[in-house]
Amino acid sequence: MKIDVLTLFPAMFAGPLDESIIRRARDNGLLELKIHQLRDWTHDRHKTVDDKPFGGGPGMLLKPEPLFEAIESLKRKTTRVILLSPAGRKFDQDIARELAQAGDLLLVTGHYEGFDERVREELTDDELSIGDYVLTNGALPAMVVVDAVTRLLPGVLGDDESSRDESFSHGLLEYPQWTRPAEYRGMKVPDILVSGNHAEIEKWRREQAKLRTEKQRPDLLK
Ligand code: 4GX
Repeated sequence: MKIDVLTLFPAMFAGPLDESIIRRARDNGLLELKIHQLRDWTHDRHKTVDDKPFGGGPGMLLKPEPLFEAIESLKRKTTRVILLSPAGRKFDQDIARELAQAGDLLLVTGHYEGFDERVREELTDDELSIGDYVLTNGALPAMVVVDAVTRLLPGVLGDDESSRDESFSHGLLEYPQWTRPAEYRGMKVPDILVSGNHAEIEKWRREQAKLRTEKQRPDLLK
C-alpha cells in the first residue's frame, strides 16, 4: 500500500514510523510512505498556506490553492483522500480494517482552525478524527492512522502477532496475564494458570476477559 501524507510539519514524522513493525513493513515494500510539505505547493515568497476566514472571527484557515494543487498532484485514480480533523468520524479498528483493504491513501492533516470548506467538498473522500480532544495539528492523528492500518496489511505481522490480534478483535478486552516468577514480592500467579489444565485455563480466561470488559469498557459489550 502507498500512503502519502500532506503536512506542515514533516519533521514530526521522523521517529515514530522509523521503528519496529512499521520500519520492517517499509523495508519489505509492504508500505510505501511519503511525507510531503504543503508549503511546496505555494508560489509566493513567504510560502503562505493560511488566510483569515470570510465573515471574521478568530484564527486562520488553510487556504484552498496549495491544498488543491497538492492533492491534485498527489492523488491517483485509486487514492482515498482523507482529512484528519476533530469533525471527522471516529477512527476505530473497523475503519482501520476498511482502510487496509482499500486502495492507496492520501492523509491531509489540518492546522489552525481548519480548511477552506471547498477542500472538504471537492477533494475529500472521508474525514476522520482519532478522538474527542484537540491537538495542535494533524500530524499525530496521521501517524496513528498509518500505524493502525499498516499492521493490518497482509504480511506485516508475523503469525504469532496476527493470531493474537484475532483473539483481541472479538470485541473483548484481553484477559489478565502473568509471566515468571510465579511469586514476586508475595504476589502470586493464580493457581489455575500453573495447573496445566488447558481446558480450564481457556474457560477461566474467557470469564476474565468478560469481567474485565464489563468493568472497564461496558460500551464494548453493547
Ligand atoms: N483527530 N486536530 C486538526 C486543525 C483542524 C481544525 C478543524 C480541521 C478542522 C484531531 C483529532 C485534532 C487539531 C487536527 C485541529 N482541522 N485531528 N487541527 N483529535 O485534534 O484528528
